[in-house]
Amino acid sequence: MSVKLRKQHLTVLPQNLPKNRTFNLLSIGQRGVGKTVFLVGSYTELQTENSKKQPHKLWFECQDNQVKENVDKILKYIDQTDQYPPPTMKVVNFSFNLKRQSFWGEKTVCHFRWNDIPGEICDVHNSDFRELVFNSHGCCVFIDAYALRHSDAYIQVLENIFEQVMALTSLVYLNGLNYPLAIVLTKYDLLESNATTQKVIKNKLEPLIAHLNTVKARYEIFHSSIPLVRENNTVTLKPKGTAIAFLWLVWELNKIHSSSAENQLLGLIHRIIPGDANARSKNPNGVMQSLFDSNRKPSTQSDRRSSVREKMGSKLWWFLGIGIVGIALLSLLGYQRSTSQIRTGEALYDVEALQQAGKLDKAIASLEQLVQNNPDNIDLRLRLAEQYELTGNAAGAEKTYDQILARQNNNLKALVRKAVLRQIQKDSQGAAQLFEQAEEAAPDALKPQIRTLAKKTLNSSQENQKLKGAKTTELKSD
Ligand SMILES: Nc1nc2c(ncn2[C@@H]2O[C@H](COP(=O)(O)OP(=O)(O)OP(=O)(O)O)[C@@H](O)[C@H]2O)c(=O)[nH]1
Ligand SMILES: [Mg+2]
Repeated sequence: MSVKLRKQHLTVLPQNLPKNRTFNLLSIGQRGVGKTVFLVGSYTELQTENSKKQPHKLWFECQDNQVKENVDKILKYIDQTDQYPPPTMKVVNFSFNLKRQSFWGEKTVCHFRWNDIPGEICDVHNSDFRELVFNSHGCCVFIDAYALRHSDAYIQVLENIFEQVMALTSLVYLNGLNYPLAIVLTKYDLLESNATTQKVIKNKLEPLIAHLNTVKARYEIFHSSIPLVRENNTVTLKPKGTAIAFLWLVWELNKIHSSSAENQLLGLIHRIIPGDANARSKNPNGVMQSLFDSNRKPSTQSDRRSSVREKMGSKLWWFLGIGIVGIALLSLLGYQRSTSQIRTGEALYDVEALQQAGKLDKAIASLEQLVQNNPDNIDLRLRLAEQYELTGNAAGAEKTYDQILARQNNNLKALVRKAVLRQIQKDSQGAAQLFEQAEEAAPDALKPQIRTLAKKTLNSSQENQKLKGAKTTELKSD
């Protein structure tokens, strides 16, 4: 959808959100990607738009004095130093109300809770970050467009972000949740606008997009340009089309959480965890968190918080497991891969260059050739399978894992990855068998992780089955 079209859509929106709805939005992005600039830029942009005489105006209002101080502090810093804000040192709360001016007066569309976080917190191993993930309703994934275009080293950073997004969206997919993701390409004003730029960026994002499409993620890609501009002797942020990403998230959350959709979602949750669905609809925790709410109706705010925390000890970790254990495991196995990559030397170096240039088809073709020339090189095959997965070719990946297992029937990575692929194909029995084999093959230190991963993956599949069964029965009885 073009920016213009999106804007048209978004200005007639959103008005039918349940009263006092609070959305927790999550940021994923490394240090210096532009999270703070984006946040303050979006705020500034809507304030500026609001000052123009427009129908259907939308703007952010700080929820309390502390938030206002946080925003003002950044704007003042820019004003006084003529520079972008400094790096974020601790989590800063930006809780906004999204306001709307209509013919009938001023209305609050919804409340946002947005934490501006220092880049290094964005790590699945960080417990604060995990908590933010599980309290969130939607997410902005920040990618540095300038680095993406010009820096080969950025591919490493990107891999890290891809892993996080993949874990998150796989969880969303496996559990049938609605969770919008705005992919924000920052620093777009620094790029030359030409076909080569578009092509390089498109190619480098291809693995991520292929994955998002495979797991049917609800996402949109946005370009964010927030240059610092000097006008009349003052320097200010001049955002162009930046707030659209925010507004799109609201639009999507509105669709998901507007009364009919919300009832549908709560109905599903109700069947998973029987309890007081009304109490859930009022609480401000995220889609994922709502799955773990207490059955007991909370009486006070602190009571409610502690009951959620109690549950986090059990059900949240039950759910969390697939992503975290999966990532921990894959990074562990990934480490094994990278040491052997060094051994495979020159040839792989070329493949990596192709990958970095975003020429994924060529990278795959080279890997296929390498595999053909070195049929017993397991690492090459693993790498090929991984590339197939990244580009959404599940059949190719499975076939390659089969070839690996034919040569090395206890290859842990092939067993685990194939098990997950089987489960995604709804073959729980096949997945269970492979997990069993993986557990047997794993060194002692890894066995518990494999067991947990297997349990989470297979359980989540059973829950989805139950859910579908319940839905079919309900439709029949209707
Ligand atoms: N030209 C331009 N530069 C940008 C833009 N956004 C961010 N930058 C540059 O990127 C730097 C880092 O931006 P921040 O918003 O502070 O990055 P962050 O993600 O909040 O980083 P941490 O707080 O360290 O995690 C800024 O100081 C700017 O130099 C943009 O839209 N255009
Ligand atoms: Mg910051």
